[in-house]
Amino acid sequence: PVEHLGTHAYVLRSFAQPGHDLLAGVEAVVLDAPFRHMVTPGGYTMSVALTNCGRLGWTTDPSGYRYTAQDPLTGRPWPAMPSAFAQVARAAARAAGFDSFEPDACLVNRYLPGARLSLHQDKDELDYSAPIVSVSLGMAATFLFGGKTRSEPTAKVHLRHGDVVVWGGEDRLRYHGVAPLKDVPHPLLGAQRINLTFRKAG
Ligand code: MD3
Ligand code: FE
Repeated sequence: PVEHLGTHAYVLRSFAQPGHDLLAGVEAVVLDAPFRHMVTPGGYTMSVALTNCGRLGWTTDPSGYRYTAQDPLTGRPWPAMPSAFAQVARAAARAAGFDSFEPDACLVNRYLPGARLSLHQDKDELDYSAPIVSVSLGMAATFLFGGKTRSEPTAKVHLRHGDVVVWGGEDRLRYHGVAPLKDVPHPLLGAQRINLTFRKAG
């Protein structure tokens, strides 16, 4: 069942079967590159904790947002992207009509109750023609999907464990965010939401 959020934005309900490989992949990534709270250029510490895997990882610090090949916390390359991650990202992109998506970056966001992501655009990637694929794990979240300017109204979409969203084309630069997470623990993951965001960054 595919829902449309926009002309090139698709919700694939329960597309990921996250019982096994995906959760093991998150555990492996976090052992090498732990979750941490980064500081934005505006001086705010993000309520969302993050880490990355793949060749490039998204980071922020007081001097700006960027993709790096090394984890600034350890100086080591980001952990490799687990094969189960790349497989679900490619399959979801294909199901939404993007045939040869090869992500080089996977941002792993962790939301505890109350964590939120304010409205923003994803503009740090070199190539806006590739789609972005997002996999939701654990607690449900209300995703906010806006327009091409910050002031346009937002639509709300409830994203649950296993839901995958694919964004591309003219929807790639829409404003989006996540409302403060409600504390409704998930049977497998407990009181957290983990979101995998796959991108072609470099
Ligand atoms: C809509 N993360 O890390 S991913 C982010 O649930 C981010 O953690 C959210 O936004 C999360 O930047 C949502 C989904 C997403 C990614 C890119 C988009 C939605 C998008 C680009 C355009 C429109
Ligand atoms: Fe984003």
